[in-house]
Amino acid sequence: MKAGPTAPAPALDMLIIGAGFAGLYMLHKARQQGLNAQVLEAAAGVGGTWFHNRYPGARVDIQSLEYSYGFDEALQQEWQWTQRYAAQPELLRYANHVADRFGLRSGIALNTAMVRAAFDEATCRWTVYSRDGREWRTKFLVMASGGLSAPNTPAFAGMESFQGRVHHTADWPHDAVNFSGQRVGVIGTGSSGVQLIPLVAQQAASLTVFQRTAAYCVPAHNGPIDAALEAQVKGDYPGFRERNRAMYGGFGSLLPPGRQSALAVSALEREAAYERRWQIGGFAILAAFQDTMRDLRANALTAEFVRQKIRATVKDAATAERLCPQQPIGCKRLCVDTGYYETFNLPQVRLVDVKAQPIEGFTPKGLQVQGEHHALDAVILATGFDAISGAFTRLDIQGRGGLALKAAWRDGAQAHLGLMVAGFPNFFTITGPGSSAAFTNVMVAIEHHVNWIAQCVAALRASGKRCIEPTQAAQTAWMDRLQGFAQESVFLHCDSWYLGANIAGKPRRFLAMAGGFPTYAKACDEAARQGYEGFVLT
Ligand code: NA7
Repeated sequence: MKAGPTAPAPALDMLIIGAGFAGLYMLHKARQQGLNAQVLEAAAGVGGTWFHNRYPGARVDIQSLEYSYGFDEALQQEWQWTQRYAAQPELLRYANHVADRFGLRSGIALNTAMVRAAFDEATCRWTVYSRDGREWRTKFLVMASGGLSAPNTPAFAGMESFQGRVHHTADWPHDAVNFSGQRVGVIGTGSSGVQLIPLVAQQAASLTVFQRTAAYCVPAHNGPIDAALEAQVKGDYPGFRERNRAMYGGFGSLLPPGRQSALAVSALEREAAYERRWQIGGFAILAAFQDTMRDLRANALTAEFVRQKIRATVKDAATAERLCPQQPIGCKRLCVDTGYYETFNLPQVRLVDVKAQPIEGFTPKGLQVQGEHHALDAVILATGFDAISGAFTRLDIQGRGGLALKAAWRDGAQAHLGLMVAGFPNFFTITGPGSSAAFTNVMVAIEHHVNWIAQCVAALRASGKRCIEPTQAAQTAWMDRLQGFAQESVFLHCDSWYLGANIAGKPRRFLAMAGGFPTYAKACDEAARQGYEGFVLT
């Protein structure tokens, strides 16, 4: 649908990019504050991540009682999750329910991809352009475009010559894909690959997994939601949310983290603690001891426990060793799996290591690796995302003086408190670079960011000022602080998407705040309380 030339539209108070969980709540919050707000969404529906990632097995890796909105008591009481970890269709239903329940659809333009935004210094307004040539003017521009939304498709030689099908996990067809009788290849063994591999293996005639880095996987132990636990949580949902916000990752308050050092207890006690948390499943094992994520020696003990689990599960010793990760555990995001390692015991499943010798490329009939040709009917790219900053740098965003965001971020993305960027007034980021979102239950991060932004806009209006942006000095100090948090952890000891290391040519810079959600939120709230210290209001 193309609109013809029109007179400039009256300026909105707030334009929000993306109708995932962040954009939906931002719209609701903005309206509650009486702002004239609008959402642009590139896709044909709401839901963001859960709209696009429809691959078999796609599911959340934080329990649904925790990975959900807490801003509305009636919503959290009435919504009924069916499983401990909801699968993609249920999460998409939830996003649609929220859009309907709060009457949000009238403010969302679907199939509307923002491509460009330019800041006008004279009026302190943004003009935003969509791919189909429409434009909007707005006082505030909020990027709710997601931290894991720009799919990474490596430039494999000869890909266009491949005669079979290629699917990226983050751009999965809406109709079910049937792999029955097919020879399927999967490239990538992060969370997406680990979730889909067991299911595709059940269908395909043969499945070849091309692994560059082995991932640590912990069992989900998924199943129907525990009614007693649900009743307990719903008995005091606000209290539960509050306790979660006090946790490092914004979740996990049901199982307090261990307070001891892994190095201070006997081997027997350690094994018992790991085993207990292995049986609970999910991320719990990383919190068995207080130093797992901070001390490489403590970390190595947890890592070896998981490697022993892999060796005990995978029958072929050589395959088991190839599946054993060598980097510190948790340094790349842990994968929460259902039957991943067991899948490699199936006769039709083969693991090919592409670390030492990368994939040479596609041929019309398959993939060429280490001099061997793998004949394939379909290839699944589970190759992840240009994370945290990719959704921004793929757009043409021009701030003060025509400064391009891409140029400002040439040496790595920067944002003060993960919320605003120096040189880009009235421009907010949700779960963007510099926030703790990558290490936080993202629903908690989203609600925090949205509330902070709403409060900031209200404070600005109350002060009679029109424009707010962080100072370069405050932003630099925040990003330095970020590197400090990373240095105190194990996170700099592997090539992760937190570092941009998964994308060829991307500056290697740690983009996530690893100091924990409470510390992060305190820093943001403190800046606001001090009259937006570190920001300039004009
Ligand atoms: P991830 O976790 O980034 O995983 C991508 C995988 O693809 C990972 O194993 C990569 O290996 C692999 N990859 C990427 N490029 C290549 C090439 N060129 N050759 C071979 N293998 C490659 O993305 P996911 O979608 O699984 O998960 C993203 C997040 O979503 C996850 O962390 C959760 O938070 C939810 P590498 O490890 O880079 O060596």
